[in-house]
Amino acid sequence: MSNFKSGFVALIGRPNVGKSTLMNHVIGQKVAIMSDKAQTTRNKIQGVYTDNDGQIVFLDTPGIHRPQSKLGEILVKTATDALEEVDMILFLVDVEAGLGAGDRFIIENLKGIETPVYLVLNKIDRVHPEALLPLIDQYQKLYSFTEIVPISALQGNNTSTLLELIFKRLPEGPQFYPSDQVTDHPERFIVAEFIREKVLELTREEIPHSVAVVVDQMSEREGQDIIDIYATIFTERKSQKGILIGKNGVLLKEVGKRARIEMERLLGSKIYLNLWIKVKKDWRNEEMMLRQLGYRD
Ligand code: GDP
Ligand code: K
Ligand code: MG
Repeated sequence: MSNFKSGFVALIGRPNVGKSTLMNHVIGQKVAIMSDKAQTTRNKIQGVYTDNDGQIVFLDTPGIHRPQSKLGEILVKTATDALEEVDMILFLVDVEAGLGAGDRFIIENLKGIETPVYLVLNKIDRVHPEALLPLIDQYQKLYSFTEIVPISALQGNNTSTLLELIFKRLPEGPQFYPSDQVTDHPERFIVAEFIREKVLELTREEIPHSVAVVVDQMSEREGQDIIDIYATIFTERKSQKGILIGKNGVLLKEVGKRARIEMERLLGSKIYLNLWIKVKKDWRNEEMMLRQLGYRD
């Protein structure tokens, strides 16, 4: 057997390019929350891939965008800091959307960083193969990428090649996590993310990203295979609270039901989920809230 390799790989890219999809495909378990809306992944989530060749610890970064609020600034800082410490950066782009201002902003942020950057052209299932070369050309003019890898994260096309190329440049190293561990995130966080995902799924455009979820309590019942979870959904406006509750509470019930199913799958036990909604105006800019939500320590 060859020597074991290991390292940390950051996934970066504009919202919706497929970072979570790629990680979930590689890890084979739903650890990052996917959505067809931008900016679902707010916190850094680690996914761990282990095989006989080595171990890759993925950091699903929240992404680098032009900051528009304090939360936005923190996100950019978190993402950029993470890039200095990793062994490799996977810069995901959406070949269907093409090279946009968001990509240019990220490339600008990459310029001071020494870490090798792989350009990963995702969603190749959405374009004609002939469209790829001119697009690669456009990106190469802006940055000298260490590798260029076209994939479809959704269909799994070429993802094994991507893994090989990652291992090619990872240093020899120890196994950081047991091979059956796919994430080091506290379950509370994942549980909160499940709830937030269902809110976004069921409310579409009415509830923008001004929703946050805090798990207030999570405990196993004595002698029973039941976990009690108490969580609060924060919205910015009263009207949003109304929408979220829905007529006769139908919408909130559905959020709870769908989230519970995911949680039971993740935690392997019965869940009793208790959801509250609170209005907290302008939470995005409130330091205290940010701290409580884990964006600050
Ligand atoms: P993220 O914001 O970068 O984490 O993006 P997501 O992983 O949440 O993906 C955003 C959307 O793009 C979802 O609807 C995915 O199903 C879709 N998507 C991701 N990868 C692919 C792909 O390779 N092909 C296609 N057609 N859709 C994809
Ligand atoms: K997303
Ligand atoms: Mg994501």
